[in-house]
Amino acid sequence: MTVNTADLAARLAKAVADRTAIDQLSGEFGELDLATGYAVQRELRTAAGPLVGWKLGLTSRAKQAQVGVSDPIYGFLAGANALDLGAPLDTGNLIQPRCEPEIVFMLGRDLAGPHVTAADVIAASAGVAVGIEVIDSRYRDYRFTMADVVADNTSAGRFVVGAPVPPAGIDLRLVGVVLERNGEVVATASGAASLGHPAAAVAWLVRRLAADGEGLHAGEIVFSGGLTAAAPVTAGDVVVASIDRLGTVELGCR
Ligand code: OOG
Ligand code: MG
Repeated sequence: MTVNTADLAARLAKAVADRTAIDQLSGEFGELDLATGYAVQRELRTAAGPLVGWKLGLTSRAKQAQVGVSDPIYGFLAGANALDLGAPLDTGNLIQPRCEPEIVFMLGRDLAGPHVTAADVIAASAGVAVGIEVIDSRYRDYRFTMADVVADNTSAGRFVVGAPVPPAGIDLRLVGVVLERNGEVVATASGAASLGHPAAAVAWLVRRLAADGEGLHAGEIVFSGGLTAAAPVTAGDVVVASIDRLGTVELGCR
């Protein structure tokens, strides 16, 4: 059977619009492979409007264990999905939102190429910040294969970014991470949870993009991957992500 990537993208877009989960694509399309997953994601990217950057996914053991996929993936960030600091998250617009703490890189200059390393990423970054990513799988109960979740733009939902600080002098492997929901600590980590170093995760992204002749541009942001398992949220919850040296971001859900 030939897979029509536009058709699969339309199904995922409809799930977003209907706020209704769908079955994973792989059951029906046994042959859905990673390249097809990225081709579907590219269809969604073309339709997404202005983009503000990229996101890594499944870079930490905690995240990989939560969804049963053990390789890193990437997706795009649409400007329309950015939440402002202090703005509430409308859970009614989402299907099954979960929140995860991430270290966000803000590019001060373009960065591209097949040999980019973590050091290059840090040198090219104007700032690093605390981020909360709100993921929202379009697949029922977050049941998916690696190709499925790539097609679904790595479950991207909403995101909020704190005030950036210069990366100089901060060992991003060692910064402590605390995720709280309603005043209770639900998970902890350190920066090293994301592929050994959050900047190494971004470097992996840059090398992957280079294969498609793409790269990062000055002004773009990159979510470098959830550092803890993601915490489900519902209306009334308040989530706080704190990262040593970088600060704290709070997100209220209604
Ligand atoms: C995949 C989303 C992955 C991350 O930071 O690991 C991701 C999922 O858990 O549904 O955004
Ligand atoms: Mg994430």
